[in-house]
Amino acid sequence: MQLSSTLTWALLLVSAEAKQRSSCSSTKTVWATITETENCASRCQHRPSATASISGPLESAPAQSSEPTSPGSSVGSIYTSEAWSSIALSSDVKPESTTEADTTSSTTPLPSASSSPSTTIAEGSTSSDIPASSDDAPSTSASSTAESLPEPTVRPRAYPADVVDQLRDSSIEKLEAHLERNPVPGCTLETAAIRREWSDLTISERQDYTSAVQCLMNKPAKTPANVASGAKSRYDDFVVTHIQQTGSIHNTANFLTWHRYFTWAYETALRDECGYKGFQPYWNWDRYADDPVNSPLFNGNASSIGGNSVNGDCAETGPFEKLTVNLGPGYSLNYNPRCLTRHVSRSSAQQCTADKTFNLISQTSTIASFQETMQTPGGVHAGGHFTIGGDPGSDFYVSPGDPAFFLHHAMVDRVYWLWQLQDLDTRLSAVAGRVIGSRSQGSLDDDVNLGYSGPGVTLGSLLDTMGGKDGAFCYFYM
Ligand SMILES: *[C@@H]1O[C@H](CO)[C@@H](O)[C@H](O)[C@H]1NC(C)=O
Ligand SMILES: [Cu+2]
Repeated sequence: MQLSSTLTWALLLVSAEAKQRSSCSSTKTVWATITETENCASRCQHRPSATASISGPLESAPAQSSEPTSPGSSVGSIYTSEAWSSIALSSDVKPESTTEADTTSSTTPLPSASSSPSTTIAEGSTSSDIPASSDDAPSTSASSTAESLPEPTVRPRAYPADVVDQLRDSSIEKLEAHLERNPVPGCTLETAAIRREWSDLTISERQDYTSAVQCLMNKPAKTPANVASGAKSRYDDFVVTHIQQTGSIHNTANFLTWHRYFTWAYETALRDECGYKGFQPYWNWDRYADDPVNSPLFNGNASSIGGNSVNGDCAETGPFEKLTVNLGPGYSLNYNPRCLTRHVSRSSAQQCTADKTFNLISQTSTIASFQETMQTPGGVHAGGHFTIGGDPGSDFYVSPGDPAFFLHHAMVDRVYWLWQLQDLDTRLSAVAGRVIGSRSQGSLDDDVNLGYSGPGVTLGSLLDTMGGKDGAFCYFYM
């Protein structure tokens, strides 16, 4: 496994560098090698459920019809979690970067995942209590937020606060205190955008979001056809950007900041080009981990992000029933129209339960260990992607071609933000990891660009959601 992981990643790098030449044979080499790692992927897919899951007894969840089966599973086996996974297993992993302060001496110890969850959750919050009906006026189990925060912040959650939500609520005052000491012109907690969880949006807010995504899919691409003949829409510009840079934005120093910027640029395009008035929603993995296919996210009704494939066929329910995926597979930028498939997986969702996310945040004291743990095989990053599954959802390169990508990556960004929140003084300038195509380690001065999806900026400008990107970032998470 160690060998194949290293080999796969090495080949991915080769492919990234060979990309300009775009040779078909090297594509095949990459995919062939990735396919060889499928044994590990199936192992990861079937790892035992979290015993300490706090979202309710897993045993009580209904059996899934959507688990790896027949035709669809061939897609999953090509795009193994090895391809998504960490360089932690590869031989060239670097020790912690010197640019990062050691933060192990963090002042406030975090509550432990095993001891804290019970308080808010114990009150009979099994999945059957989850308000599937909770439509326009989510009202159950308001979580406590700092009383001094403005009214919109305390809009109640539609689900009981999980242990990560509780950590968020208990750490928001660290952000308040930090902003008091370091005010950001034009960006305060009162003026900042609040990114909310999918189910915490009203039904009409969810539909406003998916309508704006459809709008982006109906606008012309900025990417010239001679750069990517498959770029047929403004939405596709984002897919192209991710495909082009896949080899240099994963398991690298810029992974978290690049995807933060990418998700923000997408949100900005929805707002500026498609009149969307809301902000980027996120997908709290834990909320639906018991039954993702029937969740408000993937149940396929008009207020979902689209439904699951049945027997590996096109995902034909919900707002994206007519969606055509134009790019890929892999790093092909050619026009290759096909329908969206999904392979919504309860077992992959078990990689992303709140206890695991909580442990990720609380048990990694350096940015290097945080980002590596997040991207490790069986980690939350891969877990979310494989919970979506299918084509292009589980394609390492083309995954943004499924609109659920951006809800997943908003959650990745929320977890990064939460991790930063635990020690803002050091973690707003913490960077570690490698840079592709260079022997050096990443630094705050590195360039980050989004091609036709956004201008180049420095990595260091992307660390602070409150005032980063020269003041353009001004958001936090509920
Ligand atoms: C869609 O699903 C959500 C979440 O379960 C539910 O609140 C909503 O009422 C459903 N809408 C329709 C039209 O069925
Ligand atoms: Cu990515």
